[in-house]
Amino acid sequence: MTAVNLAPTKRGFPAGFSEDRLDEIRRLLDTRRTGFSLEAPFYTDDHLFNLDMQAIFGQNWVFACSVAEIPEPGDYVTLDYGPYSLLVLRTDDGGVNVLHNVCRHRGARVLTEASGTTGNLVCGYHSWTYSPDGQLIHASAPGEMEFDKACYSLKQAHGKIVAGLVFLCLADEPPTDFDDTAAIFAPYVAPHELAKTKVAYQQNIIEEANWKLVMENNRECYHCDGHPELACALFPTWGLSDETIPRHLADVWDRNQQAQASLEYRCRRYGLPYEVVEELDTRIAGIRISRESLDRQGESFSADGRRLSKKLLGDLPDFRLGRCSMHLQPNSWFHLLGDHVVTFTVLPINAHQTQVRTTWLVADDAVEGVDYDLETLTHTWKQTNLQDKDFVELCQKGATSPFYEQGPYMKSEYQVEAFINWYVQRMREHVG
Ligand code: 3BY
Ligand code: FES
Repeated sequence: MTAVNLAPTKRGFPAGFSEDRLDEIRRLLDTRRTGFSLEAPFYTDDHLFNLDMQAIFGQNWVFACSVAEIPEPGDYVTLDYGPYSLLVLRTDDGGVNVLHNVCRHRGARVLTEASGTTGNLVCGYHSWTYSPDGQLIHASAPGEMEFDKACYSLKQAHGKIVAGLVFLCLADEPPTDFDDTAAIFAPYVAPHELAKTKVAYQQNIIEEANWKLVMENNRECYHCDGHPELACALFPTWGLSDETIPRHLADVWDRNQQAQASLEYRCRRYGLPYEVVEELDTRIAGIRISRESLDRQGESFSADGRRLSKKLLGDLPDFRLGRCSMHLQPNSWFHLLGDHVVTFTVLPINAHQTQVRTTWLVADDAVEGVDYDLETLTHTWKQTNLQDKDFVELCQKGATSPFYEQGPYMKSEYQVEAFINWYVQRMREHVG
């Protein structure tokens, strides 16, 4: 009996990273102009994209899905971004197991569906079979010698569930301060009881733009005149202050202040946190979270402010809880309301294409057609996503022009700047 054992190969910079190219990237990072958009190669260059995948998506905690997408043991979702393909599986003990979806025989994708339920994982190519925790349990071939199957488990990544949100990290040693960030957001998210929600709808759109342009666009509302449906959420005044509010928004601003005061009063009564916590570039797992009112103390993302699902989430006491909104670096944002939750994940495909996954969650006992109408529930963010897609695609086109030059971020775009600061910092650390 011969045992075959191969030492694991070391992962380094992807092919094409000559010292010269790294020097060029270091120069671009070092000469980054604070307060300005990035130089064009950050949005267009394939090598920089590969480095993004290593330094950002290969090292940091990334939002994968909510437990509503994998409610039962054996449920899984596949997640593809850049060169990676991951399986996120619910385990028997209610935890999560994250495996690289790369067969240890000759590398085929093991599971090819976007989601499903599985027992053992069987590769479709030569039927190598893995247990749900990734152990190779069956790999027979005619006349084959025995080999040490223990050396050929599916590679594992780190997974974590916080208040019903599932995160993964591909690094050997994940950044530890994610736990501190999780401690910040858990009390805001937990009352919405995501374990008692179900997916009402999931939308996947491909935007012809670099993932950073998608993120930058999310981090400001300077462009929100282009989102008429978001007026119900008071986003037109988002990111502004007493000093910067323009005259034509003065009325909305006053209304906003009153609605916010009344929301905060209710939150105090119910014991729900609402304060703004903003540490977008001061910690590795950068975060902004708050609970903010909707226009005229509305209940949901509807034009008239009325609830979009009749069932309250969890044990929430009131529909009028505004929106608990969370932005996490590097690739996600969330809106949690009394009646539903919307999660957003940005999954880079290549330097100029990005998948944006939006998932609407409602109470698990809400019945479509009775408690909510799917078109009405999803209208605001479906429209907003399409409008955003147009905006970021215009920016991508501009970034490919030889006449593109870095432009200044405005005051209300300070969170875009924070995202870029966070990104540049992580990239600098990675290239040394
Ligand atoms: O966080 C968000 O989803 C919003 C939408 C518009 C801009 N951004 C701040
Ligand atoms: Fe998976 Fe051969 S590549 S069994």
